[in-house]
Amino acid sequence: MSAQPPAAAVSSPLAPDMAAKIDAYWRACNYLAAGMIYLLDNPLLREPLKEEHIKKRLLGHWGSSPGLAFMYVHLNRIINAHEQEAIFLAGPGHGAPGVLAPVYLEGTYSEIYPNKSEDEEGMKAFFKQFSFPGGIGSHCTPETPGSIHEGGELGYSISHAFGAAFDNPNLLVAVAVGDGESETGPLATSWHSSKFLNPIRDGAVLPILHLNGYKINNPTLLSRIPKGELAELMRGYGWTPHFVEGDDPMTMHQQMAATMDACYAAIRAFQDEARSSGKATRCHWPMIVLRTPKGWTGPKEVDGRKVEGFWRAHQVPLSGLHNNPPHLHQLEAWLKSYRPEQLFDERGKLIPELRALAPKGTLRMSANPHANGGLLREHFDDIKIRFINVVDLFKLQPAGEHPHGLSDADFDSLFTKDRPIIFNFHGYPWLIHRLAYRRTNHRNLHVRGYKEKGSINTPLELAIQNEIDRFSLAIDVINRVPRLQVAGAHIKQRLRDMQIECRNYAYEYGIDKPAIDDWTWPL
Ligand SMILES: Cc1ncc(C[n+]2csc(CCOP(=O)(O)OP(=O)(O)O)c2C)c(N)n1
Ligand SMILES: [Mg+2]
Repeated sequence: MSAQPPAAAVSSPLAPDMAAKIDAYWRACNYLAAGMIYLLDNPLLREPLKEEHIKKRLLGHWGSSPGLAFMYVHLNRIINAHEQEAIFLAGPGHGAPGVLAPVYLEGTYSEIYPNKSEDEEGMKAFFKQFSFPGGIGSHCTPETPGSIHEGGELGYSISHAFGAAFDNPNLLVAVAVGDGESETGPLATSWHSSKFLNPIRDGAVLPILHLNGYKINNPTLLSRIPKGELAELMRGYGWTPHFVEGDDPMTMHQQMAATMDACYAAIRAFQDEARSSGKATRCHWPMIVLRTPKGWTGPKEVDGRKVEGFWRAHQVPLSGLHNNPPHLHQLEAWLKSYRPEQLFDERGKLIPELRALAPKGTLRMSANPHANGGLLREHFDDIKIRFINVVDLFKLQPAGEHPHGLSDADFDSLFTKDRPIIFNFHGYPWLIHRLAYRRTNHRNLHVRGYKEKGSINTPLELAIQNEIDRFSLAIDVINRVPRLQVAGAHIKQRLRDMQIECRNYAYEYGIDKPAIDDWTWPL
């Protein structure tokens, strides 16, 4: 069968004033994304840019950042228009500047990290910490508010997005999928996940396939096949593709807004139909193909070589800034092209008319409770819990022992040098100790796992027998955090009572309590 031409959005839904504001908000994101890669000082360019304002080691990923920020800004419009709960996952998470920037602009970053305040000093600290010793990485790491997907190992963005949408009927999960990421086996098969989505019981996943043409410095398959063939591929997977393509910002804002409106309407129509009729049928959910240049709005050329729309834009598009006045000047011109003086006020805060574009409170994707932990918080709301998902056990070994091993510094920064660690493992606990015995904080590592207990069990009761159930783990935390050892006694007792009640129910009825089976994260 020949490929059908894909549906294109035609209308221009943004009034000129709104289009200008959305563009200004996006420029603010791009300014911050570039600023965090380069600037150590002079964050608002209020004085001429000098060498000493620039970081000595330039690290980070510019290439996919403007595209990610573009998606984020347009999702904000949908959230505001419909009071829609949404979260955002970035498949190629190394575009962190493009996510950190809108997270900072909507205020969440400063709420969680008060020294990264919404003013000139805070912006300076926010820039400095990025890809800097003692600071944060260039991925959407767990420290990134609202991030449930780091994107380090490519391939799982869609799977994680579906995991978040299942059993959360009111949630919209937007997921940026890299065109390079799409070449991994896990990602290629995960498109099928939509077949398991129940339009009554589950939320929606909106994939945005980011065709920026390159995976690091190699061309990608999906950006090189004819558009019709790509549309057929997506249809074949069961999706309804919508294309947004180009590089002229104002045209692209109109196209993206029209497409977002169309996708959102389609999602709601599927859900409304299924929820009102009570019939859950398979839906051909919408997805977006966003084709934009890699390093969009960055330097077009450096030293006569093509950068924007090319692999050279992937990381730091303009380097060699020391002892190189023309490069320094080019960087200054690039940063000023976003017109920061029109975006930030005297103090260095985003101007109010742009700030009004950000969703409020927990409608901000960075502050959505679905993407920010719960559990013991109900009882101890000031406790700080770091959740680390170990998908590759060899990361636990020192770098010198195994090629996948984390360096000691990375391990210490993740697992700390002195805080208690509760490790919930589906296998034998000794394995974890064997892999991690050389680590600084090994003495604080408490592993729960399979203890050879269980025969005919319910899922929860099997976990209780092996002490890896939710109650045992929460009790473990209370026992290990010094402050809670005293304060937590009566909560511990309540958790034990709940555990006994659950076990008795399983013994009596042969199944877990409905409250356990139907449990959802408290919001
Ligand atoms: C499974 C896996 N294979 C290889 C890599 C190395 N890698 C890091 S980024 C990248 C390219 C990703 O391409 P794309 O998804 O298009 O993101 P973009 O470069 O456009 O930001 C690769 C291959 C990885 N992180 N994970
Ligand atoms: Mg790419």
